[in-house]
Amino acid sequence: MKKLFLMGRSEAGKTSLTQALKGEELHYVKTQYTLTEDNTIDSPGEYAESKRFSVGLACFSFEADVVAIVQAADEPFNLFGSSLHAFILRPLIGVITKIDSPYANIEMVKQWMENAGCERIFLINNTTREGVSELLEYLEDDLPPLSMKQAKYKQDLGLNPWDSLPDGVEYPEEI
Ligand SMILES: Nc1nc2c(ncn2[C@@H]2O[C@H](COP(=O)(O)OP(=O)(O)OP(=O)(O)O)[C@@H](O)[C@H]2O)c(=O)[nH]1
Ligand SMILES: [Mg+2]
Repeated sequence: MKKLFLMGRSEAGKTSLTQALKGEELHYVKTQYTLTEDNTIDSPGEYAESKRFSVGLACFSFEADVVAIVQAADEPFNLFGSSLHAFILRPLIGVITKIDSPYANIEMVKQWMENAGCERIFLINNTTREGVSELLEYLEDDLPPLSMKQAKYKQDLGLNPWDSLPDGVEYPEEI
């Protein structure tokens, strides 16, 4: 199972998502500090909302296999800049929560996430668990182990460490 790091504004639904992923009934708990438990790292929304703390999010990302921007479908404005993926050395995905909201504007939030560089976008209702199985399926497999030399080899090919080698390309025998 891939370890998932969740970042997004307060009330976006990050903690609820951790509960939905575990199959628990939703129960409100304000996140006061970053929690590393099970297969998720849940951060307080205030980290994403403050310039000073947001740097910490990049550090937490190193503990994870995948980084998720969590944004509710009814959020009125976007906290994340374009090409955010460029400084996060992990695959970046988007999770749109509260797709059941009467004020949902899914297309707009999708656009924000595409601009940020999310490679996959999941639509989720934490209260009914709609869409949760697709995310679980994505998280199911561990990332294949990678040595430093293999990572450097991929970098030389212009690939991210988590990208597959192109067809017909193999690691040299010595690495
Ligand atoms: N309708 C609806 N409500 C949701 C959904 N996800 C979360 N909520 C509600 O939104 C509120 C905030 O959810 P949290 O999961 O605590 O938000 P958070 O992102 O962890 O917030 P912080 O801990 O402050 O960063 C709670 O009252 C949840 O019940 C959803 O998919 N649909
Ligand atoms: Mg929380």
